[in-house]
Amino acid sequence: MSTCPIIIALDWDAFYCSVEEHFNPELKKIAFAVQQKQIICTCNYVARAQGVKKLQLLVDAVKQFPDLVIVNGEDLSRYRDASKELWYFVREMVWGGKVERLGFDELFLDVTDMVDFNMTLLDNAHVAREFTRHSPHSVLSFFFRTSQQDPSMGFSCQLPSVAGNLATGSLPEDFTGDNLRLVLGSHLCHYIRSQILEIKGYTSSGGVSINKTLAKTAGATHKPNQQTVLFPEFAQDFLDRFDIGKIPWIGHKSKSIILDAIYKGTDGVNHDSDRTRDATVFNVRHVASKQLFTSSLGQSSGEKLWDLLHGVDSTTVQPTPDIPTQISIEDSFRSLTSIIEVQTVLRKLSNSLLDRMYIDLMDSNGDWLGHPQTARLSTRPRSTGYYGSRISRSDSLPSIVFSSSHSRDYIVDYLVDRCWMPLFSKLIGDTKTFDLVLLNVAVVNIDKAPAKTSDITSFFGKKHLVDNHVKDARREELVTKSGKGVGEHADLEPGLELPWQEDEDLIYEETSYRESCVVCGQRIMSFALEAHMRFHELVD
Ligand code: TTP
Ligand code: MG
Repeated sequence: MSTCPIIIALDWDAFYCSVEEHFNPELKKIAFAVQQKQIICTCNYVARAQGVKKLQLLVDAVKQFPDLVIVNGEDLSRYRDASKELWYFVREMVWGGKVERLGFDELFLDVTDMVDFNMTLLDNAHVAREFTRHSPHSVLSFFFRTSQQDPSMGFSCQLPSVAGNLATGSLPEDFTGDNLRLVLGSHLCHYIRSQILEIKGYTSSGGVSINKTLAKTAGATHKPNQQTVLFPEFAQDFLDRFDIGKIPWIGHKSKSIILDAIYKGTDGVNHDSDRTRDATVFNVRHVASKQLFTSSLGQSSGEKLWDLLHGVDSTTVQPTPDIPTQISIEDSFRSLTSIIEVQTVLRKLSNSLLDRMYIDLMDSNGDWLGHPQTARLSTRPRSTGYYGSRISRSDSLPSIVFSSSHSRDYIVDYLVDRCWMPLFSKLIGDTKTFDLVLLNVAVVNIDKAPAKTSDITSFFGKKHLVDNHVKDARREELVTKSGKGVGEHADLEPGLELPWQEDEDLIYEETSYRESCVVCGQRIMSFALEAHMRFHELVD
């Protein structure tokens, strides 16, 4: 009996552009790009057909494509709202709501139950007799049921034909078992994508396979508005041709550690330039070993990354909760050296943080759905470089942030003066001089609120009095060890556990979430950061 999961990965096409087009359909016909700071963070496919590239410098794009229309995308709220709406919509279609969000524009769907229920409806005798022969006459019209209760809900499809592209261009010989389950998954993926387009007006690219990594990698091969199926027997051939940096969750940092380990000579020196290093999955699998991975990346990350290169990914789809576990906002800089600058940045970040809290944690009646308990401030000293470690300090979040009786300006000033700045002093310690490249403000430890909690003083009466904002609790310093591959560590309330294993899992970039570019502040998918930095190198 087959047991492997059937996973669909969805990625919205030119997402920010699609949202803009949703509000202004005229844009659909013209080449346009969305600008954030000095970068084009995305452009529509009309523009891409003309040669405009994602992450191009604005100045270059405008020079090269004088007719390109530029839309300002600094305000993320519309993108965030659209992302949430699409997520809710998809979640309704997937049994058990097994949908995980990755950033704004990607979803993983675990549709195993739906596929397996439909497998039980198939005439197994027919399948065994006909589909293995893969005869053109063995087509079966099948009604895929999307509801267990209501047999009229679903869609028709032809079996064993596959919906969408084949990742390697080849069809399996055998269309029973897992292969047939994937075929059913491909039809379901097609149906879900069609529903999204028909009802919500958004196109997406989909990948269907037996785990998240394979589904995501496959889905990225045919875009826009297409889907790709990857059968397990072809997975290794498919992965082998990619650069390891293109495999999801293998970030820039992990890639360089791996290549350094491979190409280091016996004298401990790297003799090969970046260009001559063969970074294909095929090569890395053959010249490296699991032992080399674990010794250079740590046991857990090394094993995970080695498995990924072999198409093995045991991480399950974790349905994203309605309420986030933390909200964080950050910005990055070339160099931040004065208190006045820090205060200005913190004011701006506080405003954005409050916006996010209102969107993500408040319902349409203005009631809070979740209450963060802790405020966390993080920074990255310039000395540690673009990919250096962060240091963080945290304390109780002043409950004034939940107040509806104070003005926004008052709340922001309060936060800056009485929460972030005291934390900042703790961060930089006695030193009078500092040079920072990043500031991040976050609210964490978010409690789910009881049904009606607009009376915040009763909810927080004991724990979070307004004036109890900066307890001088002594907290152990968790300054990360630069150079050991450790990323961000937050200092946490005593008694809380670190959510990851020190030394390891930050190399394994669990979510390929955005990093902020240290030069322009643009938020970049970590796998795109390297390409993005090249743009700066061209001009700097
Ligand atoms: P992507 O999925 O990488 O890009 P996209 O959806 O625009 O285009 P595609 O059709 O190739 O999937 O990212 C989703 C959105 O995230 C994108 O619309 C804009 C934003 N984004 C940034 O803000 N900065 C970045 O560096 C990248 C890559 C994306
Ligand atoms: Mg996208």
